[in-house]
Amino acid sequence: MEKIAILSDVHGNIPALEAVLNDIRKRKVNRVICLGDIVGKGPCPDIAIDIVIEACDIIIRGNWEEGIISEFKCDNLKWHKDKIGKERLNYLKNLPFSIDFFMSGRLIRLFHASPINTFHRVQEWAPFNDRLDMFVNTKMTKEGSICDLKPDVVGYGDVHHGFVQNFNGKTLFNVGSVGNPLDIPQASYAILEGVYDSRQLNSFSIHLVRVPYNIDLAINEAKDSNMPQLDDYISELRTARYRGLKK
Ligand SMILES: [Mn+2]
Repeated sequence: MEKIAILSDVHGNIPALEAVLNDIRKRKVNRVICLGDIVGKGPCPDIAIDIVIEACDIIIRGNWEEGIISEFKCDNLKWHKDKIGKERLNYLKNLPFSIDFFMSGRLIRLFHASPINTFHRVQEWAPFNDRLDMFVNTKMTKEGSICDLKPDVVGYGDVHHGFVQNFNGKTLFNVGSVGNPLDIPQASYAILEGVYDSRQLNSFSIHLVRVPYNIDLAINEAKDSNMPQLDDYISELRTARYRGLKK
């Protein structure tokens, strides 16, 4: 059996990222995959990129990576873009959209938000057909595909809310967010355990792991950074309540 750790939505929060990577090290994981949104929202996108490149075997792009390499201009995006710098921005341009692999006889697919694009958000409580559409093959998932089958298991990030659902013979899971969780205020990631690269049906598990981290330190780093939207960020780290719901 092999273990694959999957993390997502670091959002420039280094104390949370370090806590998760420490936890992963203790669990003797065989590979680590990141599902994007390394940058954005939090104060240290540059350091987050460097650490994630070092720690992860595969990195998928998120909506923040797409936003930051686009021509779209606003003050918020500019602050993060300047902090990241040209060399790292170039690196972000080449990140893949999705990845497929077999584990214990199941076709597993991982992407940031949905098979349509990195900005298309699907919540745990979305209508049944919207959740079923997470398993379709699209133009976007073609690049990472290894066969013509539809996935049996789909894992993603984006909503900052960890969960596992079994329905319609399929499994949908969300790894939650490392640096900006919006369910409980602890860093989140997932571990898949099974026989990697095997089409033979065998036992398979998905663990959701929650890791406490030093939130005060993360907030102090944010305060020192002169970052935009500081108050919303602090409130989200402390309460795990989305800023959009506050107003
Ligand atoms: Mn995100």
